[in-house]
Amino acid sequence: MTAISPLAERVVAGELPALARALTLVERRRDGVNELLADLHRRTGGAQVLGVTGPPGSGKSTLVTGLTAEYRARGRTVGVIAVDPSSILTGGAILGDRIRMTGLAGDPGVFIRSIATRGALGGLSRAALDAITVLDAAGKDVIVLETVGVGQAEVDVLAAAQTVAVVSVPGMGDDVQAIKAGLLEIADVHVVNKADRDGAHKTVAELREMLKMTPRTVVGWNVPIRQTTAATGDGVARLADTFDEHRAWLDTSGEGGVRERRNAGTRIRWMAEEFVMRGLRPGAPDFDTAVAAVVGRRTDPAQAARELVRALCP
Ligand SMILES: Nc1nc2c(ncn2[C@@H]2O[C@H](COP(=O)(O)OP(=O)(O)O)[C@@H](O)[C@H]2O)c(=O)[nH]1
Ligand SMILES: [Mg+2]
Repeated sequence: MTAISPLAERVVAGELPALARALTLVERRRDGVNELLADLHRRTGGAQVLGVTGPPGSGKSTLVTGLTAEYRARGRTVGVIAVDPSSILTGGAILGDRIRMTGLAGDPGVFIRSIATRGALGGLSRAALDAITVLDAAGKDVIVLETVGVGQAEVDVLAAAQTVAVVSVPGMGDDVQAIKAGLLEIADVHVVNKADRDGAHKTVAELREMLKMTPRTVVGWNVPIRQTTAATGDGVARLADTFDEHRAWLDTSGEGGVRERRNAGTRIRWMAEEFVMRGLRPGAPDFDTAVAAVVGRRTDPAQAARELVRALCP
């Protein structure tokens, strides 16, 4: 194997301090992050990546905590990434706090990271994608990504998951319509959480109606609707089974490969955007010269852009 940096080596060996440091590099986009990710990328592909999305308060963090316990009971290691832009604003309970309240605290087979930094250029989403790379290379068997699923960048991140679960709760009314608008197409599994509440069956029926009316882009997988009571753990084991069934289907149908290519495309596009945006701003080498040349009519904007972009990646 090609030589990799000492930090990457320690991440691959699963050393926790190295993992934490790598995730901080990724989150803050510090120097050397692209080299680190290049080293780690070649060691990825082993993890089962799950996306859990849905409105705030629907019980995602509770559910992810329950799933984590379930996977640990099955002898699998788990990495959790919570994309939590709201936690800085509300100071509300975040996933880490929730997990610390359970027996999972101190389990070396569980690694949790909340990402709340709002950098430039879809910073949160970029950091989340890269965090998946880090945890995958570190050998986590299952990686769970919790997001609120708003905005295109977040939906693109969910494309990095092999299985996407969309969480709703009874009595959402208009919110079910919102899910329909944004997230129905990307759901591989629907979860109606808080099934202990009145109206769970009605929500299941509404979702079923919506699914009937939505033309599926993927054939061969009937999107199941599972009920859970994350607060007690009811239905969580069944949900974990469903994720495994979906994973097996991805492998046999070839859809897994389709998704992997889509995810690779997203990653390339985001990197290219980053290179271009960094290189084409005032103060960047040659940019100001090009601006002067366009203003002075010595060249035109298209030609200047062509030359600058060509020079961006030596
Ligand atoms: N009744 C009931 N409450 C739940 C259930 N799951 C989560 N909750 C509660 O719903 C609230 C929001 O949960 P949280 O996991 O933080 O939701 P998130 O914002 O989607 O991550 C908390 O007060 C949870 O205790 C459930 O199955 N039943
Ligand atoms: Mg949460």
